[in-house]
This record gives sequence, C-alpha cells and structure tokens, in this order.
Amino acid sequence: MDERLWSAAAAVLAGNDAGGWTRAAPHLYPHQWSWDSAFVAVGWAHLSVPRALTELRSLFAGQWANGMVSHIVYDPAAAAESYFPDPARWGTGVAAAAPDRPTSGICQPPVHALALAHLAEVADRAATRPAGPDRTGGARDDVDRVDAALVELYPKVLAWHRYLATERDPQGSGLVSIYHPWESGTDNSPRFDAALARVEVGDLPPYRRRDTGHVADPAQRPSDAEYDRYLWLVELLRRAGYADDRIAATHPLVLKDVLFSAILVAANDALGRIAARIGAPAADRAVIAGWRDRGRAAVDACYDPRLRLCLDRDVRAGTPVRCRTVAGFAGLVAGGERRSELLAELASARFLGDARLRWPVPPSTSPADPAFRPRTYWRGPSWPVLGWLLWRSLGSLGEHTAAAALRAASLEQVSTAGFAEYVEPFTGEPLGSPDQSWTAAVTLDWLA
Ligand code: 2M8
Repeated sequence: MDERLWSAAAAVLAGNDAGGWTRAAPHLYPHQWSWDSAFVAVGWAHLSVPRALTELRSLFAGQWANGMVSHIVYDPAAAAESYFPDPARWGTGVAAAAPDRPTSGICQPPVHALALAHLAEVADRAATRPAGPDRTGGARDDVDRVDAALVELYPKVLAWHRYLATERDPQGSGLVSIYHPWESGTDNSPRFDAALARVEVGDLPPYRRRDTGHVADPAQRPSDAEYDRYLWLVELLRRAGYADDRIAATHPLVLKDVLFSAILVAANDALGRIAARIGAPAADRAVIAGWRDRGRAAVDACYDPRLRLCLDRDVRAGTPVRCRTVAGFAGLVAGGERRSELLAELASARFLGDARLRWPVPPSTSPADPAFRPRTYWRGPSWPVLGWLLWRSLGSLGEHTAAAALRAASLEQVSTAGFAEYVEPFTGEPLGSPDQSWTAAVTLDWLA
C-alpha cells in the first residue's frame, strides 16, 4: 500500500467535502455532479461508510418526481457566477417533475447502483476481515448502516432506472436516448461532432463562460462554437418544458448512447443484487433482470465488426456514429458476447498498444481517430475515472490479468500526474482541474 498516495487522495476528498456532498472539483465544478458523486461515494467508502452513504442520499434528495436524477444538484450557497450554466439558465421551474431545490434539467450515466453495490461489498469485506487495522471503524455497524440505506435508496434507484427504461427508451430498444452531449459525461467527444454540426443555433440569450478561467489553457476545454450549441440545446429543452415526449418528437439532437446504455446494464445487474439482498418483491427483480438482458443484447447489436467497437446511434440521422472512442468498449461494461473482439481492440495499437502512450491506460479518443486531440478534454486525454470503470468491468468478466495491468498502470499515472481531471496520454501532463474528486476517489479504491 502506498501510504503517501492514500493520504493525498483522502486529503482531496476532505478538501472538496462540502458537508453532505462533495464538489466535483474545488473551483471548476463547485456543485454536486451526478455520476461524479457515485464514484466519489466509492472512494468515501474506504474512509467512512456513513459519509459515502450521505453522498448518495444528498444526490437523490434532488431526484425529480419522474425518477430522473439530474446531472447537477446546485449548491444554493455558492455564488451564481461560480459556474455556468447556473440554475436560472436551466429554468427547471417550467417542469412539473422538477424538485424544489436547484438542479439542471438533464441527467448523466446511472453509475449509482454500481456504487451502492460496491460500497456494500466494501462494508461486508471490512466486517469479515480478521483482526487488524480497520480503516472504517465499527465495521459491523457499517454493514447495518448500508443495509438500512439500501432499503431507503432502493425505490429511488428503481424509479431512476424505470425513467431511463421508459421515458428515455419509449421504443423499448434497450438503448437509452440522450438529448445533450453533457448527458453522456464525455461532453466534447467526437461521438457528437456530426450531430452537433446539424444543430442550428437560434436566438440564443447572451452568456459568459466561467469554465475557461479555471484551466491553464482554454484549448483544454470545449470550443466556443461547441458551447453555443450546448447552450442552444439547453434553451430548446427548457422551451419543451423538459417533457420527454415533446423532446423525443422535436429535439434536434437525440442519440442512443451506447456507453450510457451499457452502464445501465451493469447498474441493473447491481440493482438486481441489491434487490435480492433486501428481499425486494420478485416482480421487481424480474423487471430489473428484463431491463438488464434487453440492454445487454442491444449493446451487443451496436457492435461494428469493421471498427471492432460498439457504436452510438444517431437517431435523427438514422445512422451509427463511426468513431473510435473509449465508449466503444461499452460491450465490456455491459458484459455481452463481443468480449474477445473488444479485448483484442483494447490491446491493439489503436488503444493500449499505442507505443507512444506514457502509460497503457485508455485514451478517451483513439490516437488513430482523425478527431484525436491529445490535450483537449474528451477528444484524447485519458480520464482515470474511465480507467476505473473499465478495470471494474474487466474484473467482473473474470479478465483478471488485464484488470491487474490496468490498475497498475493507472496507479503509476496518478502517482505521477496527481489527481488531475484528465491527462495528456503521451506526455503524462496533468490537464483540466487539479484535485478532481473522482480521480482521488478511484485511487482510494485501487489502493484499498
Ligand atoms: C464535465 O462536464 C461539465 C458539464 O456537465 C462541464 O464541462 O462543465 C464532464 O467531464 C462530466 O462528465 C463531469 O461529470 C463534470 C464534473 O466533473 O465535468
């Protein structure tokens, strides 16, 4: 165990701790982000199980009445100018389902059930560990706390998954529709280039970006042209009253997001285990298993033999999105039948086998893709948090050698680059925000 790295990671979480929730990053992201929070809870679990549970409880306190977990729960105490778009720009008051606390009007990948199941495992392991140092303290009590939290959170997570399986998939295809690149979590990935290029920006109210002031070089962030489109999509969603049926009918950007859908498969698998643990009704368990199986088959069907990757589907264009990004490994996350092809592609010179990589960790976009940019956000840099997701998926598939190699390379990366938001894949230069919460959180989990 690298005690120095452990203490440094723990200090990042403590520094970003806002009480019952954690800022995604100290300055750039001063609010609670949905999927960040779930990864962060996995990290907190190794320091304090009760604190980990509080993280998820706080997030779900902002859940919408239709089940949606919004992508940002705003800190009402933070200055309005600390982050843009602010709650006023979302204007979620137009939506009947919006809660009374300030949130955004869109969502992010549903990693929450995965986090809950993972932290239950952490608590179980600590309670069964033979005598010795117990980092979490009161390990048996922690298991009871987890069980109580699972009973409390289970209906909320179930409502969240139901929202995704119905409102975001009215066709019952097994694939989730997203309306905004921010929903994918991989904002300016080339996955969205063609769809965004078709978005015609209308009478967009003026705005001022806040994000570029928090990074060393604005080129590490999405471009102004991308931001205009992001904000125009927000405008259209607000005008549609955040009503899924209206959005599905009229919105210019609708994508079946293959990674989001694969995460929902893994999350349904985890939710099924939670349901069994708390003795949820058999009917619920059958529904959850049905969503999981339908999603897994659908992700498999997104596999493209030429690229050896799973591809998103652009609903408006009616075509698959042909680019080489880390999202293409969705089939490993969902645990489908394309495992050997995807593992071969992951090891190939287009991903981990590229000899120029400083560490064999997945770049967000393949250096072999024409849109690859090594310093620009989701267009090339590696993101430790996605390394964690793949590592966990490989472990679940029983691919222990590949998982161990990815963990070792990821730990070398964070030891050198620190807890950066993202990292230049060839030089190892830390980029974006320093002290990013989810990078510290996954480091704790790798070390534990
Ligand atoms: C990034 O996204 C936000 C918008 O949601 C932004 O750029 O302002 C993404 O990396 C996203 O995946 C992440 O959840 C968020 C906070 O870390 O930052």
